[in-house]
Amino acid sequence: MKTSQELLRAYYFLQLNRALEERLLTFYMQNKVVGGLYRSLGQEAISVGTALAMQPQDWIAPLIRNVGAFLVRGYRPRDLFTQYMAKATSPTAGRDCNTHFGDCSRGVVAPISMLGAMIPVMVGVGWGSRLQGHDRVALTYIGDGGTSTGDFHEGLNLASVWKAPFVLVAEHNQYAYSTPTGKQMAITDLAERARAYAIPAEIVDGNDLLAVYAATQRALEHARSGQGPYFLECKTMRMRGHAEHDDARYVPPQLLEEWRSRDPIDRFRSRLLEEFGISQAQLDEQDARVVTLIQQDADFAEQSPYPEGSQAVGGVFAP
Ligand SMILES: Cc1ncc(C[n+]2csc(CCOP(=O)(O)OP(=O)(O)O)c2C)c(N)n1
Repeated sequence: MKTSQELLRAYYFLQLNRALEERLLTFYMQNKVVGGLYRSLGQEAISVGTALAMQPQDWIAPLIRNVGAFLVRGYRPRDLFTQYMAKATSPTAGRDCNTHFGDCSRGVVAPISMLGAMIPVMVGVGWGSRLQGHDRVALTYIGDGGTSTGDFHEGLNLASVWKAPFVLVAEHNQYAYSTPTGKQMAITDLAERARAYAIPAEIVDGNDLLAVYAATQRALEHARSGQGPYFLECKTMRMRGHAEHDDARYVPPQLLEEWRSRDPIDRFRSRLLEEFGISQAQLDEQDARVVTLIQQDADFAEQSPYPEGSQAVGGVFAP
């Protein structure tokens, strides 16, 4: 990521990710969201940085906190709004909610809710692509809590033994629901878990978009060249509750305060202005694009109908 155009594109997606979730919060408070609202506040650089580093042919499986990855892969805010509102115009036509959608023709694999379950799936997707002679890497995400599941360990072991073209991005955001990392594992770095399976593992500042982007490029290069899987641990902080129904009163306020000063968007903005010669006017232009698109797509979602009951099982059972 070197040109002004690339840097501004990354800034645009960070802002779009955040603005989309802020608009969703308003919908949630208006009781227009069906189910919970899961935010990625403070973690946007991970979704955006990793997805931007990927090639269009690569497979990606974004999870609930990876709205930014969906956006980079070409989904519009309206797709997320309508999903969260269970509207007929959503990617699942109102049959499923939030980020439970995907499209194999775009290389996006829909998530499974069971923590860790996407790891063996994506190891298989990557391995299958290799068997078919394709040059595609499969990437998915996991939370710190998710690294304690059996699927995580079985999946990583398999990936390592098979040398599957697979990248796992672990978002170490300090809490799994109300459990701090220190209360569910006796190690400090998730990277150690990958190293136990002989998988190269890097620890990255997850709130630094350029660091995440560069590390993902290294990871993809390694996996693409046939050397096997790669693990990235992105240190970050979950700045909201598990979902919006959770006020996260178990998180010490000073911890949030500390991480607020490391906000990934504020930091990227400062670097663009101070190190990369981007002007305030150029940033304002991107911000204005974000505001316009969010407004347009929020209107679209609000005006969209709910699905007809008769459509409920379409696409669910084989005809
Ligand atoms: C196997 C399994 N156990 C429990 C749950 C319920 N659950 C959903 S998210 C979550 C916490 C996840 O924490 P973490 O993996 O750290 O991700 P984060 O929410 O911090 O992004 C739990 C316990 C689940 N979805 N799957």
